[in-house]
Amino acid sequence: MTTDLFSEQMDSTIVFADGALWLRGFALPDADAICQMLVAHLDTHPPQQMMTPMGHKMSVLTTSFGDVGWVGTKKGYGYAKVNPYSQQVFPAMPQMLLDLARRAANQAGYSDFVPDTCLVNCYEVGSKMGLHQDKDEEDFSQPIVSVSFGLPITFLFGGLTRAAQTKKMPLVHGDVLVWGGQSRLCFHGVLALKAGHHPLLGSRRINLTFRKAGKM
Ligand code: MD3
Ligand code: FE
Repeated sequence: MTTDLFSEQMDSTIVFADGALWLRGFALPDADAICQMLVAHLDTHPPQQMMTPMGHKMSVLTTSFGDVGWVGTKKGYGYAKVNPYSQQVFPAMPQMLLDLARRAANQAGYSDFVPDTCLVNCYEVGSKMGLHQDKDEEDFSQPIVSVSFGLPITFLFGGLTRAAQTKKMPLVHGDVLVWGGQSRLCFHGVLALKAGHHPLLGSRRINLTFRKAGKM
């Protein structure tokens, strides 16, 4: 009985589009350990501003864990085994990240999600990401799991065309979103990060996105 009441209280899942679930606070129990690991990791594996296909530098700083990482250079963008900025393979996905992603996917009904990459996006004050679709993965029936840490940000969630109306969603530390079904190919982005201080990450926001790239 006690357990049931507890899980009901803890479960603040919002289904806000076909296949898209907002698991508010799902990552909070793991947040301290993960943020501590990320801060140390980023010190030795500095994230980079990737290039867009148009040849502009993104404002977000990016690195990856896993068998492949998402990279953008003058030569193009997509998943690669070697980080072109360090000439090294990407570090293996830490077990605590894999566990979190699998638990979240499972909660959303994807019981066999095995991500092969975790994209780490670091936002500083003013960093933003314009509306785009995630289409570099092989199998769109696989969901994407995204996890937010640090400062809050306004997320923009659109439709299947760039022109479709967007909804604004306030994402905060510990929020997890699972993008499957129709939502998997919806346009999305985030507004510029506003100044603030977060006890674990300072003036930053870090977003993790877990994907099955399925390449190589
Ligand atoms: C909706 N990242 O890395 S996370 C990205 O906050 C990206 O760093 C944003 O968009 C960020 O590609 C948004 C939420 C998210 C991630 C992937 C999605 C939303 C998505 C894929 C399909 C639809
Ligand atoms: Fe995206």
